[in-house]
Amino acid sequence: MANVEQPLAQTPVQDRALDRDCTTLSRHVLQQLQSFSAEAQDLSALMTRVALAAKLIARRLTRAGLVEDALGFTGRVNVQGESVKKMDVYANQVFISVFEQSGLVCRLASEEMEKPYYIPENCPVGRYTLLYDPIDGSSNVDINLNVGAIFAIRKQEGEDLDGTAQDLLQNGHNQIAAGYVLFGPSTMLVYSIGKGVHAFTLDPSLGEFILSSEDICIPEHGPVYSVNEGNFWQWDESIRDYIRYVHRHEGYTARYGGALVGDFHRILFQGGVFLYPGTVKKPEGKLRLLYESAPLAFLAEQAGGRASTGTQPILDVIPKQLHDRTPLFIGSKEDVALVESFIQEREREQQDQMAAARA
Ligand code: AHM
Ligand code: MG
Repeated sequence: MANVEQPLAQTPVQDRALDRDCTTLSRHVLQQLQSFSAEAQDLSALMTRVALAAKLIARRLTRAGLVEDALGFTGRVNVQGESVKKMDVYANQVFISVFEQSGLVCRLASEEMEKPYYIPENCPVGRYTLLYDPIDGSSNVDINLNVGAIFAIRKQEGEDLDGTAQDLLQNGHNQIAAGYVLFGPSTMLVYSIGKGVHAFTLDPSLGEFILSSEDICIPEHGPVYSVNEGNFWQWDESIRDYIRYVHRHEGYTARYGGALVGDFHRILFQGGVFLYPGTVKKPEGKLRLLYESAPLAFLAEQAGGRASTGTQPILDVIPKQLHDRTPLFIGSKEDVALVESFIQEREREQQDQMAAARA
């Protein structure tokens, strides 16, 4: 029988699967930029390296209960004053090893290191800086729950002659790429280079991240509020008012996993709001601007959502120091605006009280 060409609609299922399996991360970056320029090639190579780091960390996490030095603490305390876990150290080193010889970055700045790691003289030096949180939510490691890694890429601008990285103290609009890896039942990599937000799922049989969701949009409103309510006693009254509001209205549901990446991932796909306000013990909150809040804010805004300190867009915040923290309210537009409205209302009340006291 003659071999008749089939119309597209009748493309066999296995061919469609093959087409899908060919949309790898590096190909996707180049497709998005519609260019083979040096910058496009750099971005594609940078993302490929991030993916390699993600695969190495995922491999260790999936066998964490079986291998030496994966679970538990090192006994050290990091620059943030937090106890360092063995996986924090491993994952931090993975990013360094993956990028050291790449010729793509000039330094790596991580939540786990007091100062940036500068590429040694005997290695090729690139034009970009990688900022990252190697294991986000690391308290989840020992109980086999989801954790993440967060990253942002910035172009080297200005001089960093004294090794203090003052030139990195810029707002979040200067990120040229950002994203996270979610180590859950499957490993996912979600990223943006300023052209929408896209999710890739690691296919272990291929060892490749394959496109699984393109142009993700955060719903304008969602039912989830995600916050550590154990801190209620430590919050400003405005945040308590917001929480009282959701407790008293139908349509809200609480979800909190103790790992920002997982909690944000749920909201990215299903809507709602994640909150980490300032507390009595940590007036600026817990989350770090350059390694956590700004990269996720970049994604939120690219997906049509919002990220706020309560009084200012996260992407507008200029840090004073590398490890600065910031309150974070992130997710659906309407839900972030609702939290902000409680903060603004309380501010107005305080101003009125002060004016009355002066009168
Ligand atoms: P880490 O990066 O040191 O793990 O800290 C960040 C994590 C976030 O993933 C999570 O949202 C938050 O800390 C949980 O903090 P808490 O235990 O105070 O609720
Ligand atoms: Mg962390």
